[in-house]
Amino acid sequence: SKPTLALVGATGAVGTVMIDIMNGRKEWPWGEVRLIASPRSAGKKITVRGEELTVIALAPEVFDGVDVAMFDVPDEVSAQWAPIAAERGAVAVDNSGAFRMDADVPLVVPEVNSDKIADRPRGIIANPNCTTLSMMAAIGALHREFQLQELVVASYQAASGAGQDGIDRLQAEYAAVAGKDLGGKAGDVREALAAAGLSQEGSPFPAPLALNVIPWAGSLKEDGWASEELKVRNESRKILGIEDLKVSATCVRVPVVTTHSLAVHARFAEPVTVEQARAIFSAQPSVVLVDDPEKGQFPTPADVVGGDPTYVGRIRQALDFPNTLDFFVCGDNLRKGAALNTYEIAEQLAKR
Ligand code: 2RA
Repeated sequence: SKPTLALVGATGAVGTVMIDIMNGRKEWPWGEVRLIASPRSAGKKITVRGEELTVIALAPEVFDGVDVAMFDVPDEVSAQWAPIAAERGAVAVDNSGAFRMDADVPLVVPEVNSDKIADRPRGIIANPNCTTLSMMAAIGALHREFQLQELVVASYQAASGAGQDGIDRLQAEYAAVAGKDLGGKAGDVREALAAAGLSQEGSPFPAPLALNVIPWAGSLKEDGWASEELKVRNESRKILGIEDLKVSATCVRVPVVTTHSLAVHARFAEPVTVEQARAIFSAQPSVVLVDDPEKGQFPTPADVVGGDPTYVGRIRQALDFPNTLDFFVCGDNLRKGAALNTYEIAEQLAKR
């Protein structure tokens, strides 16, 4: 019989995108689907592939008979419940940060390291953070040919990386600044937000995001690093299987609703040309090349949001660094950056 699929966190920002992805899939290997959420959302009706399903409340017994359970919930919820799902016989595919660096949990991007899916002693497979994930399909393809040695990235992260709260806040800030002559005097955006009743303390971001960029994403770690920057380093190393990969990241929040972008500076062991990189990206089904600056063509978040692939452009050979490419990547942080990659892992499990 066909395997049973559960989605935990079916009503959240990523869960909602997951339903959309499930509804859009051409192939459907699953039998029963269970939608699971907090008791607050239980009872809600959601249509999956033409069938109206009732969201059920998270409890140990909801995992009985489940083959694959996808988790799109906060770290602490996954930390508690993914092991329970595994105990009850499901493979948990977890999109939180709770297990990513656990040595007994594979961290998987199917087009880069799908071989790791089978190696899951805890019955849990982790999905990378959306910032790392937004560039991994592209980097992994180049690494296979030219051996990556150093990675320097700056991210341009969308508000929805901070969930529905992040989206709501950015939209409220846009409403507060719309039509006003702002951005010419220090502090004028903060004043306009305060005048509209938007306190800084009430924001998921540490500074105004409308008409601004914020050189910060995540929480404070040692020596001034932001958690997002360390995730890019640690997760890139684990996914690519290069323990000592040299990585340095600066993570920046920008006033974009959805789709993370990254400026990537990547040095390889082997010489690599722009033409070779283009050929590799063109051959990778999950990467789309948008790179014709003469015609003003390069990826931008507003043009690629809602899409599944990783979009790559601005590919240049670094002028002063050997074996090094610079390029720009955009990826929908809620799709490939979160829900889609999780679903792709689940789908591979169903195929096995
Ligand atoms: C962010 N990467 O963009 C985080 C979400 N996991 O805030």
